This record gives sequence, structure tokens and C-alpha cells, in this order.
Amino acid sequence: MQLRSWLLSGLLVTSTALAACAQSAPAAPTTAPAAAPTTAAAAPTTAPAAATPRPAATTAPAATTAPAATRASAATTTAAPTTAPAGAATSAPAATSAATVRPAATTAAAATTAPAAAGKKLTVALVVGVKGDPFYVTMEKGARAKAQELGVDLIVDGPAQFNPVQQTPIVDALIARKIDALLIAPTDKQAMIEPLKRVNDAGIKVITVDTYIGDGDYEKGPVTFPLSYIGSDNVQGGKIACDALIKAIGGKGKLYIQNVKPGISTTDQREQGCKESIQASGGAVTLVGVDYNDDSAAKAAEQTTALLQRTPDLAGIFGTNLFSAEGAAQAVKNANLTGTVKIANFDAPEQAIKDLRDNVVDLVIAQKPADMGSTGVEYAVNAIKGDTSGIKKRVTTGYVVIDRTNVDTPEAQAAIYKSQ
Ligand code: T6T
Repeated sequence: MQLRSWLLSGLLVTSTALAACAQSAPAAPTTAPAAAPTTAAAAPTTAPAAATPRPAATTAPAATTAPAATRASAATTTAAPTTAPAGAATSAPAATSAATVRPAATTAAAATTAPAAAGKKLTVALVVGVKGDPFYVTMEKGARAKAQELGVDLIVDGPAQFNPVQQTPIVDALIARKIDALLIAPTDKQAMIEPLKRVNDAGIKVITVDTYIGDGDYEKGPVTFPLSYIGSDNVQGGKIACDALIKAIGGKGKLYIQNVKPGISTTDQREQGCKESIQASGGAVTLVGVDYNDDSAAKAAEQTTALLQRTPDLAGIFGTNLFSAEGAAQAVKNANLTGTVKIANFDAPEQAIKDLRDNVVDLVIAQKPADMGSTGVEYAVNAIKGDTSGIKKRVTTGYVVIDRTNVDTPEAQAAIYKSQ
């Protein structure tokens, strides 16, 4: 196995190798802005049990008459490398550390004149993208710890499905409760603009975590009222995944993307980043399709099963979020293609770590949801008190890229999501 690092935006990011799976395919490259590599020493663990309390794909059918993919779009890329990461690739060896891609705070603060809420205990609400998702469970933990530290009340709520129709009434109910600030992972970058505008118009501070509305540029974009967007750099995340995948398949072959649904800022950008990596292969790698599973691992498994039947020479799959990757991995297991079809797994629940150890997936990209929640609460409280000087319009929280070489390091272990 091998390690590569990219230098991007003047900052070094190191990523460990995508473990040489089945054959000798190695290396996980990483692109990244604003990053400081971190290393960490080993810590033994046993691969824990799956802990995804959601539409589990564990009983996904093996190859049968596969159900139709919702929005399959076969897109073949051919082009020459145009959008390769603007960084020097160094050939850093080694296979040790969990590669941490660190946050970057980009632009300067919003200046608002929030009144200090003297005497009254402040109430901050966190509305997640969907209840029960270990990613958001972990975000809630970070938010709760910070709320306790700062002595504010925290309300946490979210829809049963990743859906703006379900998320909107939750937001409206919080306006009626006269909360002081809202942290929210908007489930759609357009559909949630109006509901969040209502929140802002009611004098409640709005900060988005994980996902954004508009184009995410709250300084110069079409939507500027949210005080901050705190979340991963998802184009970068898609590139990390697919650069690694391309390396794992030996630089050529067919890839497939399992995605959630169009309109979600995070997963749209991960797909974009992956496509940029594929394009940079100059035609050696082709994209045979993208399916949208509506955040259901079971549906992702069905779609992947169908794709595997249609494309017996498929080389690799990018699962753009927890459920997409979980379903894809289940389908590959069911088809007895473990190790033959490589998988890059976005998000880091326990099941993904087990699949990594079992050679089912080759790379697990852990986001830092607890940091998103913690920073969100801190920003919210400062904003309510009228102190906006430290509030950045954009905070990127970074990744820990986990493969079989570093999975036992304390840093990688700490990055695994909590399920409750
Ligand atoms: O990947 C995360 C999150 O970043 C995305 O916006 C939605 O899916 C997850 O919650 C994982 O299921």
C-alpha cells in the first residue's frame, strides 16, 4: 500500500493509502484545503457490530430481478484531466496515520446587532437532516456537550425522512416556540430557503450545519441571511473518495455512484468531486451510472444489485453517504464480489468499519459531525449575545480518512460515529 498526499491551497494534507485490496491496488490520495495532517498511534479494537438504526439493508436481496433504479444516468467520461487538484502530489510513503483534513475558516464575520438576552436562559435548537442517522446522532452529542458547557438549553429534532416537506413543519413549530437560534441541516438547498427565511424574519439566528441553502456562499451568494455554514468540504470529499477508488482499481475501469437524491448540497457536491476525479483520468475510468436511493440503504442495495447484473465488469462503487454506501456494500456481499468490486464509503458508522476490516470496503471517509454541532452551538450563543466578531461565514470541519492501515489508531477510532 501506498500513501499520497496533495498540497492544495498552500496547505498540506496527508492521506493514508487505500489498502491494497484483493490484488495490489493501493493508495488513497487526498485533496484538501486548509489542513494539517495529524498522526496517531495505534489502539487495538475489535470490529464492532453494525449500529445503524435505520433503513438497514442487511437483508437486501441477492441478485434477482433487480428493481429499477430511480434515476439512473449513464454518464461516460472521456476527457482529459482538467480539474485535477491544484496541488503538488508528493509521494509521501507510509501507512500509518489517519489522515485528518482540517477545518478552514474562510471569510469573516457577519455583523449583526443581536441583543443580549440578559437574565433569560437561552434556547438553541438543532434540526437534523433525519432522525436516527449516526452522523446526526454524533452531531447532537457535540452540540449537547457544548450547550451544557455554555449553560444553554438545546432542543433537538428532525424529520423521519430526509425530506424538506417533513422538515418544514418542524422549523415552523420552533418559530412558534420563540427559540433564540436555530442550527439546521437543510434537507434541500432550494426548498428550505423560504422556511429558514421565516425563521430569520422572526429574529431567530440561523446557522446551517452539514448542508447549506442557496449555493452555500453566505457572503456573496443568492442567500446571505444565515450567519454561518459549518460543514465538510464535500467536493473535496468526493475527490478523496474517487481518487482512492481509481487508485484501487488500478487506474482504469468502470465506476458507479450510489447517491441520495438531487438537491442535497452535501451529496450533490460529493458526486461532483467524484466526477472531477473520473474526468482527470483522461478516459481511463468511465462512470457507468448514478442511482438515487432516497436515503434508503435497502433501496441502494437493490439498485446496486441491478447494476452489478447489468455490468459484470464493474470495478468500483462510490457510496456518497452512510446509507448509500451501506446498501452498496450489502449488494456486493450478496453477489459474492467482495474484494473484486472496490467500494469507497462516505461516512463512518460501525458497520462501515466492520466492512473495512472484512475487505468489503476499502476506504471510509469520516466527517466530523460532533465538531459541526459543537461549533454551531458556540456560534449561536455568541450571535445571540451580539458578539459576531469570531463568527466565520464558512467553517470547514475536515475529515479523517480511514483505511486498513490506520483503522486502529486512536484518531481513526475516535472518528467513528456514535449510534446512540
Ligand atoms: O453524509 C451525511 C451527511 O453529511 C449528509 O448530508 C446526509 O447523509 C449523512 O447524514 C449520512 O447518512
